[in-house]
Amino acid sequence: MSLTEINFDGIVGPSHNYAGLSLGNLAATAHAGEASHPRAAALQGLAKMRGNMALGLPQGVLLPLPRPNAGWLERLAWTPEADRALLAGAWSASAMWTANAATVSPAPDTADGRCHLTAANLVTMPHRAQEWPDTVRQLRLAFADGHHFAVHDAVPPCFGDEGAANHMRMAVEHGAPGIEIFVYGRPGGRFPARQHEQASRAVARRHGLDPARTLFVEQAAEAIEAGAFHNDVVAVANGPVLFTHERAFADPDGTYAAIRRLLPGAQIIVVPEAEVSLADAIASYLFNAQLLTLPDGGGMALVVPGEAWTHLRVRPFLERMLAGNGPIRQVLPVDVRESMANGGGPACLRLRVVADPAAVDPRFLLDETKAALLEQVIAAHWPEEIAPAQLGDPELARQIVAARHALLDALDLLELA
Ligand code: SUG
Repeated sequence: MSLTEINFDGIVGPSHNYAGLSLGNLAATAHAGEASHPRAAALQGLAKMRGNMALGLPQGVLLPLPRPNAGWLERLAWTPEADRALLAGAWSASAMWTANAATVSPAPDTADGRCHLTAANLVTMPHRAQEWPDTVRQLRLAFADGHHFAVHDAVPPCFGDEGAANHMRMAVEHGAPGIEIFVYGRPGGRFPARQHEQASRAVARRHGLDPARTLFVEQAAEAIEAGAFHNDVVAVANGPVLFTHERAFADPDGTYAAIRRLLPGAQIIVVPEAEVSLADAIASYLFNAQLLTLPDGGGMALVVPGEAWTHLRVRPFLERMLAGNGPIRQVLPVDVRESMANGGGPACLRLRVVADPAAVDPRFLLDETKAALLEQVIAAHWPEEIAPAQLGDPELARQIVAARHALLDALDLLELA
């Protein structure tokens, strides 16, 4: 069995829209009320996936959830006089940010030697709290092989869990036993702390992680205040490397020391406030990057949003970093502007699973031919534009349902219909 990292990107759903539903997510609230472009959004996502495949990396996909979610509105007894945010919630395509789909602990880290996945309950934001039952159905198909995988329901809704966006794994290499780092927020600030410590601890116990190789780290309250609604907005880890803003964690030195104690070969790249401020990091989404190990000893590449590469102060930092002798050898900008406007950068769009690709249901794995097929389906069926006033429109709802159906049909996944 050969373990490798597979990035499962969420295909942006045909109802992608900007409703400003996530308090504390500055990009999403700043773009509330603008027209969205679902077709362009989904094609941007596929172009990113193609770029990573061209680097020689395996790529997977996760599918949009059924929207609009009529059953949800029905259970809320929604009427047109009721809160419009609920209607927008039923139309949200937020499952496209698959970093929030689940927390994943690869087989080398777990007591039973299987890769464990726990769907995230996402209870802090109402429009996201409806996602997990449909997400878990999909995960149970993709990772159906019980010899290799265990897929768990979400933890009870008493503690908010936002999945891999607040979880980092470090290891000498992907297939080696690693350390797992759960980052939680302390409630009580201006913005909601979306990851609760008790949810993280429950996930770690369920996955059978070794307590001696598991860290629970508090996110800096000032980072949440500044708009880092998930840890993956201020830090990203891959293999032995942690790339982090100096103000990401409540106790940065204690966190780095604990990591070095458990993983002596850890390489920690700390970006100081003096070079890139927390505000610049959050505005540019520098850390919401994919930090990828290139095949054949090619070092690491950082896939950043175009907004980071063109940023007046972030670009010079990246250029200095590349000129140095660090582990990150390439910076690859991508255009995921439609997702960025809702607070979702390259890292939000993917769920990392370290596994043998042969153990995964092949319908969820991408190759060039399938990518071209998906592009055709998206070009033919995804709405070009959605203005906020159109949410609730029955004709548009029909188009969105038909678009998803066409995608499921193309991927031979109609059992998810
Ligand atoms: O949960 N935005 C998402 C963005 C999630 C980004 N994920 C990670 N950082 N991993 C959220 O806040 C906005 C939807 C709207 O406003 O219409 C939204 O849900």
